[in-house]
Amino acid sequence: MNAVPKTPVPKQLSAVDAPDWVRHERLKAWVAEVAALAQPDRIEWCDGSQEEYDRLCELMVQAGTLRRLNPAKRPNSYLAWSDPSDVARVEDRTFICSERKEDAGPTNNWVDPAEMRSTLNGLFAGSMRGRTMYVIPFSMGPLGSPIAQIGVELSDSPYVVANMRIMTRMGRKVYDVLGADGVFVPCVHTVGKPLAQGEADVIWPCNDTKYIVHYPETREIWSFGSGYGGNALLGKKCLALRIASKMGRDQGWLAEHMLILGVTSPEGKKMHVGAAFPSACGKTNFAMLIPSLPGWKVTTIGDDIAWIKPGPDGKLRAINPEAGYFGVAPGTNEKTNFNCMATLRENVIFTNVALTDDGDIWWEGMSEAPAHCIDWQGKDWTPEIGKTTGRKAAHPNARFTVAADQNPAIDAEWDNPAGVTIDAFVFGGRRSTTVPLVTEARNWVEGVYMAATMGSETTAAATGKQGVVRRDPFAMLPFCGYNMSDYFSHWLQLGAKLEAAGVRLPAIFCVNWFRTDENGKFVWPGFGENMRVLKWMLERIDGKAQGVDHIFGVTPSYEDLSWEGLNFTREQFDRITAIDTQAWKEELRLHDELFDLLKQGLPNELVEVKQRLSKRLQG
Ligand code: TSX
Ligand code: MN
Repeated sequence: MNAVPKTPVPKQLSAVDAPDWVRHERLKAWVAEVAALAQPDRIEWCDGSQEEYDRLCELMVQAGTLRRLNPAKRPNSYLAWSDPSDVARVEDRTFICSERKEDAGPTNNWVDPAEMRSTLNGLFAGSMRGRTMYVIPFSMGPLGSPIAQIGVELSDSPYVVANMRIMTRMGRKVYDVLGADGVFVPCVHTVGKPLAQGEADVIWPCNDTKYIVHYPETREIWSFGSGYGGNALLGKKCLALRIASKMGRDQGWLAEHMLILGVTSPEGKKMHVGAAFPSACGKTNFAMLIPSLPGWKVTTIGDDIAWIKPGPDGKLRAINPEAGYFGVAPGTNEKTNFNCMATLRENVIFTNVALTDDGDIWWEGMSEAPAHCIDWQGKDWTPEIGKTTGRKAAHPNARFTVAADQNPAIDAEWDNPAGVTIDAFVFGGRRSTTVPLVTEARNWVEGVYMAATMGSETTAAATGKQGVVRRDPFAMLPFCGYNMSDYFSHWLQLGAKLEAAGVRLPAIFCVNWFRTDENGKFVWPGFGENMRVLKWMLERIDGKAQGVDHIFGVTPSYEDLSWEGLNFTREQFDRITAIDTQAWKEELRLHDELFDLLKQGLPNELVEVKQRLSKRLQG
C-alpha cells in the first residue's frame, strides 16, 4: 500500500470553523477530531444545494474524474471511470467489529474493535493530506420521519458528495432535524491516497488496502481505500443495512434488503409488497415493472432497501430510506425496464459504462452495439474488438446514480414519513430447477424458513462458475450487521409479538422466475408477466384465490392464474410448478448444510419446520 506519512497534527485544524447553521457541538468536536487525525488541507461543510453539486461536478470535470455527457443527448449528466481495481463492494474486506465474535456470527468477518481501531488510526493518520474533507449531513428516510435515521459522512471524495446528494436527503435541512444534540451515525471515509505537496492527483484515487468497518454497538462506520459504490457511499449498505439491522434488532424493527412496490387493481384496491432477491435476479426491474394485465398498476416506493416498523395500529409500515437508485446498468433496456430507461434521461451520474462517439453512454444489453465507442477503461472498443478479446465496453458492475423522483412510476406515497403498510413479503432466487414459480407460506414461521433457506444460482459473470446454488438468507448474507441466527430469531419474535397483539401479519411468498426447460431456456416469460403472479398473491390475501397445498406451502393451479393475453400452456405451467420429490430431498440436505453453519443460536422453530418438511417428503 501507499505509505502514509505520520507527522504532528497542525494546531489550527483541531478547531473547525463550522457555519452558523451547524449548532451541534458534539458533531463539531468529532469533525475536529477526524480532521486532526486525517489532516485534510481544507474542510468543506456541504449544504446540499444545486450550486454546490454543480460546482463539485465542474471541479471533477476539470480534474478528469468526470466527463460531461452531450447535453443534447443526456442533459446534465456525467460519466466516471473508476480505477480498474476499484469496481465493486469488497466483501472479504468488510468487517463487523462487535465486542464478542459470536455477535458477528460465522458469516461476517470479525476483528476485535480495539484492535481494529488501532489499525484504522494508523491508516487514517494523514490519509486526507492535500485533499478537502467534506462534511456530508444526510437523512436516510424522509426528513423527520419516525422511521428515518441521520448520518454524517466525512469524506475526501467529491464523487461521494455528488452521489450522496442523489442517493440521500442531503444538506442543510438535516441540521434542523439534528438540532443541538440529535443522534447521528458517524461515517468516516477516505480514498486513502494523500497527496504530497505539489503531487498531481489521479482521476480515481484509491488504495490497494481496503477496510469497510462497522462497529454495530457504537453505531460507527469507517471506510478506507475505495471510492466505489457501497464501499464509499456509506448511507446505503453500511448504514441502511448493516448498522440499521442491528438498530432494528435492538429496537424492534426491520432493516431489509428489499424493494417496495405498490400494486393497484383495476377496481382501485391498493396493496404494498416488500420483496427480497439476491443480486442478478432483476430486483430493480421488478420494482419498476409495467404490468401485462390491463387495468393494473405497479408503482415504486424503493428498489433496494426497506426499513419496516410496526405502526400505531401494530401493522408493519415501510419506508425506502434512500432517495435515489444506484443500479446496475448492463442488461437494462427499454424491454427489461422501460421505466428505468425513462428515469435515466437526464441528471445522471454513470460509472464505468462506455462513452459513445456522440458523447452519450452505452452498455451491453442496452441496444444494438455502436460501431465504435470508448470502453470503461478508456480504450477503443468495437463489436469486433469485443468479440476477439472478450472485453466488455461497460464493466459488468457499471452503475447509474439517479434521483428516485425521476422514475415515471414513482409511488405517490414514496416520500410519506409514515411509510406504507406492507401486505406481503416476497422472497426469490434464481433457480433453474426445484423451486416452483410461486408458493405461499402456510404461516409466518414457515415463511421465515423459506426466506432463511433461499438460494440463488451463480451466473458465470459473477463467479466463473455457473449453476451453483449459493444460500443467501433473506438476501441479507453480505448485509446483516450481526449474527444471522439472531436475525432469524428477530424475525420470528417480531412475528410472534404482532400475532399475539392480534395484528394480521403480511403473507409470505416465495417466487422463482428462472426455471428452465431441457434446452436450458427460461419457461416463464418474466418481466411484465410477473403481474399475473402478483395478482394471485393479492387475491390470496383477499381470500379470493384458490391454490393447492404441497410440500412447503400453497401453489396456484393452472386455473388459479389469469392467462388473459398470454399464450402459456398447462404443460408449460406444469414445468415451472411441478414438485420433484427427489430434488427436494437433495434441497433439504443443502438446507442442513446452511443450518449446520448457523447452528449456534439457530432458532429451534426453523429446525422443527425442516423436520416436518422431511417427514412429508418421506411419507
Ligand atoms: O429482471 C428480470 N425479471 C424481473 C422483472 C420484473 N429478469 C432479468 C434478470 C437479470 C437481472 C428476468 N429474466 C426475469 C424477470 O422476471 N425473467 C428472466 C428470464 C427470461 C429472460 C428472457 C426472456 C424470458 C425470461 N425472454 C426473452 O428474452 C424473449
Ligand atoms: Mn442491493
